Amino acid sequence: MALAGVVCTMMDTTVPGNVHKISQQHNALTITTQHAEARVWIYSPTIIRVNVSRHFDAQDHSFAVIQPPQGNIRYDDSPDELSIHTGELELRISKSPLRFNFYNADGILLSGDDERFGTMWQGEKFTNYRKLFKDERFIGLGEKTGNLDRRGSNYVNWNTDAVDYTPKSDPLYKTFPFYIGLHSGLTYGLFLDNTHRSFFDFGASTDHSMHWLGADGGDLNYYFFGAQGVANIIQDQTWLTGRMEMPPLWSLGYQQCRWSYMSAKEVLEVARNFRKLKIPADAMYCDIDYMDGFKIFTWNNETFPEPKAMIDELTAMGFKLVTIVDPGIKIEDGYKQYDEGVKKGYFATYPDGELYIGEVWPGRCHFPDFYKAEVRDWWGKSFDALTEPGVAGFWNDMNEPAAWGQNIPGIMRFGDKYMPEVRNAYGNEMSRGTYEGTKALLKGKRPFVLTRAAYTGIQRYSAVWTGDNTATDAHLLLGCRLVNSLGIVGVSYVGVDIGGFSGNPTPELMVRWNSLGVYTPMFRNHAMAATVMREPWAWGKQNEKIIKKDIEQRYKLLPYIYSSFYRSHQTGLPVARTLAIDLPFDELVYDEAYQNQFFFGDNILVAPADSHQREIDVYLPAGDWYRFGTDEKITGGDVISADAPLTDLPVFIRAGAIIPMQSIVQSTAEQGDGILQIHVWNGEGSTDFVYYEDDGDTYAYEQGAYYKRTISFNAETGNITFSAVEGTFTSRFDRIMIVSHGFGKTEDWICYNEPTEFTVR
Ligand code: MIG
Repeated sequence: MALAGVVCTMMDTTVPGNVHKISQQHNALTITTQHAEARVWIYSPTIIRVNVSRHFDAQDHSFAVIQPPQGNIRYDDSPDELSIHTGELELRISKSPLRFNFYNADGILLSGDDERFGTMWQGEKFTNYRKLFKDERFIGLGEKTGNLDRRGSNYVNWNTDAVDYTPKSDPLYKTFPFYIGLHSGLTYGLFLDNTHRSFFDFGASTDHSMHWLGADGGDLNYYFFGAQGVANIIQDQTWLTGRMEMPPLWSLGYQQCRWSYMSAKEVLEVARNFRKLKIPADAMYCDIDYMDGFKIFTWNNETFPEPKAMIDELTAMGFKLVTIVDPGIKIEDGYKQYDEGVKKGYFATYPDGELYIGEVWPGRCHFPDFYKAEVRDWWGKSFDALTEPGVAGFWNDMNEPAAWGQNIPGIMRFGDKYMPEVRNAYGNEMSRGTYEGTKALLKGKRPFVLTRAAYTGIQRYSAVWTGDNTATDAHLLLGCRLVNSLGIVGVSYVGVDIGGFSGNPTPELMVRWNSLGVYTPMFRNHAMAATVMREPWAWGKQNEKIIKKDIEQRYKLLPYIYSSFYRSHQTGLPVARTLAIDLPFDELVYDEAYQNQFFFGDNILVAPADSHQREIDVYLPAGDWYRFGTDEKITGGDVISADAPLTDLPVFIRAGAIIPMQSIVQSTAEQGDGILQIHVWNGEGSTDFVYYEDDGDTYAYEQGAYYKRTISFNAETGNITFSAVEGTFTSRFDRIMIVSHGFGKTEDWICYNEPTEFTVR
């Protein structure tokens, strides 16, 4: 019965409707429906892209994807259904109504549209409703709070200066619209490549039959990954969106930061103290106060009168300097970047062309339009003010972008795009300008770039850190999950503020967090203005000793860590990896009691204890393990209770592990004793490790100047074999020492020549 007289005020809802026409052009299959157009491309046998749009943009730009689609798509057409086979993956598209379902080669459903709703628009906002399997878990989305298993949670992506964020806050600083679904022993991945505000619901509603994703605008534009195994999906996703370069070796050492060391004198004093106390360190930082009135690319000539002299002195002590930059350019006549930017039209505007003004540290500012190549180029060249005196690392902050009050008007415009369409990529485009510019200025040396805001693909330009955390145990544990989750989305070079940015840690928390820093890809101590000093010597002699020992451990492990970064550079697999990568269907991995555990490289399992625990339950996966600190052998496959004194974080080594280490050095600039220690823990079967080394500083490795060999251990024979050296680089080690663990023998072996074989039994 019609309801006469009732006015319908519902928001306009649109569905694609039924398929009318199918055509093929430019590697894409185009499917025209009543109200939309869908396109399908094949990127590889395990990667299919789908775009469902009401007004497809022919430019088809992506900030993330760097691979092209493959040629001709072959498909089968029947009255009800289109089907596309890649050999490993099958996409079946039903025609009325339009629905997409992905199957593996055996015809088993991996993931697909919710039969009832599929994709819908409400205004410009679209949502793709997808099937939810009973046993389905979700991992991914990068820097997101909550549990490792995202089932039952929902999230928004809108890069935000998340001051004082809590273990429940959302959104934070970064956007990685990529997740992996796990069900029925199967894996798949989905990357929604869309920089508008986007949202994900992993079964957080009361409708237990669907999960959904969508965005406020743009297209439903996603890449579906059908590889089996989480590691294979990560490899595919980083093939598509890029992998990190080799980082400068110095940046993997200990980094000391603070908001702010207020003068060159203070920076040098802190650096000298590291050397005096023989606590290894590689990097000092200058936060915003090194500048003249917070003007980017300037120095305060009272407090930092001779930057070059300061940096020369740091260099002589084996330190590198990292300085901060923000995007906001102060409005001030006579300030170079302001004058140039205005003259050339490099800043964001309002719709009428007037320059947008936002207030940040320097006061009223304009914001560079980093989306334009010429603006990135100009920005990049401006770094000469920093590289000339010798700055080696470039810290990109406030690039969500942030302005006081946070609420940047939606009519802020970058060229022909409004801020809401591209906001989530601003951090990437700024980092890209910084990376490309400093790489050119450093003439063949690797720049270290660090950024707070990011979007998928950031690993091509920059390391990231997780912003303004707090000095609490909950944040220490959350930090592990954030780092591990960033690893799932292809970002290996990650750090958290060790000690917690806001608030003051107790000495116990500082010590514990520092121990975890050893096993964090980037190891940086940082603190907010007006908090107590955080340097290793600020916690009493006893604690200083523990902190020093842990930092020394980091330096001993650098050959292993550098080799792990090489693996990441090659494969995209993270350095700090959640156990879900290797054991995706192991329930204990997701248990809240163990979800913070992670592998650091292939062979080290870290069980984070908080600052109060002196004993913790640890889930050790099947196999044998050794406690790193004691060499005690423990059988895995179960939850064990582990001692957790402040002097010995529960860290375990996989039986059979080969871990290259070195003697303590005070910085990576130090020559060291020339002995590469190959530590081997007794095990079963055979294991190997790819050892990698290069100059740690230039791009010569891209021309083959590296030293790479596979070290193998056969537990039956006790043989350790070294493959022939690949590459033209001469190792900085001239001797190799074998250190055995769990063999009942105590002496170690040193070989002065290139070894090929040892026996440890
Ligand atoms: O408004 O540069 O997250 O690491 O010390 C705060 C000062 C701006 C925020 C960064 C923090 C940095 C601080 N910055």
